[in-house]
Amino acid sequence: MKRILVTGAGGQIGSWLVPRLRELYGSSKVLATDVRHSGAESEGGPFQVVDATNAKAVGQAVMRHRADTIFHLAAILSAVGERDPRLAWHINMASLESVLEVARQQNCAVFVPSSIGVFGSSSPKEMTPQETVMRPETMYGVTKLAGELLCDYYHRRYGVDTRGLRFPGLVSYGIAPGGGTTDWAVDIFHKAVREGRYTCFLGADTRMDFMYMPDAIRATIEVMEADPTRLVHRNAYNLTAMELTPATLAAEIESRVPGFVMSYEIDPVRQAIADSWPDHVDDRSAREEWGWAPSFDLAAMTVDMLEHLSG
Ligand code: AKB
Repeated sequence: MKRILVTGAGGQIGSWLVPRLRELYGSSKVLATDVRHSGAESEGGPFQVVDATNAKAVGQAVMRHRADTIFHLAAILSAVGERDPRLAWHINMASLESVLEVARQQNCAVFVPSSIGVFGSSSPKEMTPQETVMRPETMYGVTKLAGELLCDYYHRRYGVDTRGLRFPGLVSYGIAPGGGTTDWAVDIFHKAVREGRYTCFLGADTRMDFMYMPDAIRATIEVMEADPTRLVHRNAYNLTAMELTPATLAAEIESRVPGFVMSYEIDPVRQAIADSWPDHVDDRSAREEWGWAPSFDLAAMTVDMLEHLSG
């Protein structure tokens, strides 16, 4: 049975992953950690304040909990990263380096979320291959790509069992994402339910991959449970569930929230980031190497989101 430590447990992914891990592996086996205590992450199991950039603190927490697996979620996202690139580099790289070092010393497996942000405008936009030109144009993308390479290095050089997924935009209710380019696809649901209207910061036809959070959580657990001998592209797999534009999601919501009105006020910084990312990635490696298959399409996700937010 695994003993798990999660960094960034209070964030958008952590707030879903921690309860699911506790269901699967036992509440006391999953130590949630974050740089501050926001409350929710300590429900139903142990919690500790840990700054993931501090290798000593991570090492002590791993040792005391006798963890054998680390889900390293703490990170600065793309839009915030463009506002403060040095902070994004520091948080994303220092925390990953400390987690990998602790994993090497204490023999832990490590999951690290990567992102479609590892690609840039010179990557193919349509069916972006698993392996292709990768010249990210945001500091977030630079740290995520460097992170993938560092995870590969620790695996090859030290045998650390590192695994990762290149998440698309993630849609969820509960804890909101903190400063990404894909946040509009979460905000739109909240505003649709509360105000019947939403002003989007990206243009109507900006295409990108998305996934509903329950699928992202299942993918995270499945890749960590997968047979290691089959994982050729372990750091990290392209992954998608649906391709969306603001216009297609607005139309889907409008069909279920009569009178919903979408308008657009483009933010040039986030539009440039979105334009540099793929329209649609090819996730065949994930499907072939560990059996990835999404359960939620646009309609199923929209119904579920509206149901939870309206309730
Ligand atoms: C962001 O928008 O920065 C993230 C991502 C796609 O990695 N949601």
